[in-house]
Amino acid sequence: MDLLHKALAREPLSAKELSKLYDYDIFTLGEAAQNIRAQLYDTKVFFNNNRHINPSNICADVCKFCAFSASRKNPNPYSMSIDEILTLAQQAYNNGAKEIHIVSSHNPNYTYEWYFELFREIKKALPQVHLKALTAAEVDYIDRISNKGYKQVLEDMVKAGVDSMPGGGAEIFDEGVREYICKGKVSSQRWLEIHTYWHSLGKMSNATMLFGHIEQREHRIDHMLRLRDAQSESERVANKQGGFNAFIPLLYQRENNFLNVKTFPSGQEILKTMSIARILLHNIPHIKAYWATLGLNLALVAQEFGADDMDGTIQLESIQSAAGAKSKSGLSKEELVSQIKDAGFRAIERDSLYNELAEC
Ligand code: V47
Repeated sequence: MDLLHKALAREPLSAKELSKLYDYDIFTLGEAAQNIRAQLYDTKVFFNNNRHINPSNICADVCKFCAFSASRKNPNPYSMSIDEILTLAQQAYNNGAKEIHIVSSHNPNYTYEWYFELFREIKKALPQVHLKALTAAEVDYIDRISNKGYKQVLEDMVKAGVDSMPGGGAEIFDEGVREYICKGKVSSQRWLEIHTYWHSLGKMSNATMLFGHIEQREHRIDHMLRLRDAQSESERVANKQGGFNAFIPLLYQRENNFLNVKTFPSGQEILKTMSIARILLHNIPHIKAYWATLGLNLALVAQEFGADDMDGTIQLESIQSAAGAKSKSGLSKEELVSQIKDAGFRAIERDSLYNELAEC
């Protein structure tokens, strides 16, 4: 049996062996991924009506890839108050958003209580909105400033009304690359433990992978395999479907940061990464082509290479655009729907847990 068929048959292969999947031509990989995607979702492309809010860019950590954090490269620090965030959330809701996605920096001026008051206030004002908040990196940071332990932080998030967790902070799990690109940030093992514990509380989350910087192909595969194992563990602990809803390969944006990467992955390399993710991550239901980093066109093409989701309307993207992402920072629902349909797909509005709301 050749490598692709072994991978499709879920044979236990190492990251090094599986990295040779990239040697297949893009059409062979794309067809294999598309067969899986078509069986699961036919020609549906999922999106949601959401609003990203990034409360602050003042950060105690110094990730080399980050252009969002206020630093020498981005000398415009800001911190929103709870009232300001509530106003944005309310406006977003009035504009149709069904999900508020909150990802922030590691701001030493925000206290433990601040976060939970924020979540309670959002839920009080907008009980019908899905609150997706705090990456595992933020949970780890809040644990470090409060000494509560990450399990307590997660339990308090549930009590304060957080519905699910975004997938950020995963970056690349390989410890060598991680040490170089984001020394001091949540360890790979802790990132996975945080999500597994969150799943054991009956909650769902996503998982990202930052790629296209200094990592090698083998590191991407290693990242996916660690997530696949964590999802199996989550299935075992929760005794049901695993807690990761979606895998999101985030394409590295290279401006205004300290990584100094000169090369950029080709379109083929990006699409192969999407296809390989669909082939290997049989236990993670959705592969998200995040249009804010890929650009709308490539995100749509990715739907023919294994991805089935585009993310959402976003309304205001700040993290990737700070690093040079050229895509718009938000899209109207009408525009997103018409782009999906023009590309030959069925546009399915979903909620944050991938329940289908309507075909648009
Ligand atoms: O973890 C930072 C990334 C992430 C850059 O769960 C960069 O649905 C590219 O959590 N180039 C945070 N990426 C964003 C995040 C997220 C985004 C979209 C959807 C979801 C979801 C979650 O932003 C960080 C980091 O990997 N990031 N800098 C950059 N230069």
